[in-house]
Amino acid sequence: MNDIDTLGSDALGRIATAQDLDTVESLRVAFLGKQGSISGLLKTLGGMSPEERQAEGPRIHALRESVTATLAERKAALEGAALEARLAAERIDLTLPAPEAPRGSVHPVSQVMDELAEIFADMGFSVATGPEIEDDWHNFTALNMPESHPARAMHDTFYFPDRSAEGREMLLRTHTSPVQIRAMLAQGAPLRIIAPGRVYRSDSDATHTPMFHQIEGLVIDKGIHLGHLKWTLETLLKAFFERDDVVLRLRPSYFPFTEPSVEVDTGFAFEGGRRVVGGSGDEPGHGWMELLGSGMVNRKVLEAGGLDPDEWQGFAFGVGVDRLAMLKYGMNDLRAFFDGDRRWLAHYGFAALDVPTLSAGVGTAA
Ligand code: 2U9
Repeated sequence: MNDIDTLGSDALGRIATAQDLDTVESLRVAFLGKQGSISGLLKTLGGMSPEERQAEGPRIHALRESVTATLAERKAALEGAALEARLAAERIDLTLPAPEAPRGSVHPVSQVMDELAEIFADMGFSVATGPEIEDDWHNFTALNMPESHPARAMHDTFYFPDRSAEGREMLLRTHTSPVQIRAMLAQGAPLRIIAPGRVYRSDSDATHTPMFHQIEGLVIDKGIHLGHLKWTLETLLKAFFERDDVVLRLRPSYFPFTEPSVEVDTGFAFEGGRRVVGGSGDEPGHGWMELLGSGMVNRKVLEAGGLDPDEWQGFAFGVGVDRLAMLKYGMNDLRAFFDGDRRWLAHYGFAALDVPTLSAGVGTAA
């Protein structure tokens, strides 16, 4: 009898002072587990006389119930204390300053590409893209620059060591013109597309980087002439520079892919020490600067694109996007465009949600 009392007071004392949940669990196993001491006491009931069992049974069962209840109480108390400790440790101090806002911005080249796409979409052009790794047929031959043509040397081309399956030399495209060749072959005429993208030339100084961005345009239809070209470029430049006094000057030039070819100058004035597009270059204090190359698509190029030059005519133009960005937003060093310097991007970048639209102004985010 004393055994039960001793076991009971010992068990309840140890449970009440258990300091963690692991100890509570091992005490449960020690008292109530299969090999536990209280389970052992219950087993002795079977070997007792009915009188003994009547006397001992209720005591042993009462002991088991009080140990079970005390274990549950202690477990709940320890779990409650653990939760309190976690809540205290994980508290967030809402009076602290908010985390820093994201610092990314849209690169001026991307911004200008989006502005140009928006302007051209309004004139009915769609955007065409193509591979940056090209073969020499699409990049040169189809554009009236056969092998050994001196114009090929002008392009300082990056060649790959291996040829294509068709035996063509492979290279990094030196202009986006092969995109228009592919579009002519795939879509035929009429056609009204712009081809924006990266181009590569082995050239590097303050005004040239080995990779730069171009946007070229191609319109093919019946009865297309230089007047359409001039109107399109004038409309483009007025929308891009957001002023009506943009004056163009067309000068005769030479490109293998256009005939006749014209170089397009715009009038500019000096404002705040930098060139600002606008007004006639012949006014006092003004000047002309070359901005675009263009011309009527050469008959041989139309033929390479699978079109009959007696039926279809076209005009094409090309312009450097990086230079357009510098002119509009006032940067003076092209190399900084591709340094990835976060201070430069913070200064010249655009907010990610300021998408250029004609109605809101294509460049008001500057
Ligand atoms: C096809 C037919 C004709 C695209 C043209 C230019 C003139 C031109 C330069 C401007 C500055 C390249 O970025 S730059 O260095 N481009 O002068 N590009 S005509 O003529 C084409 C293109 C595709 C099928």
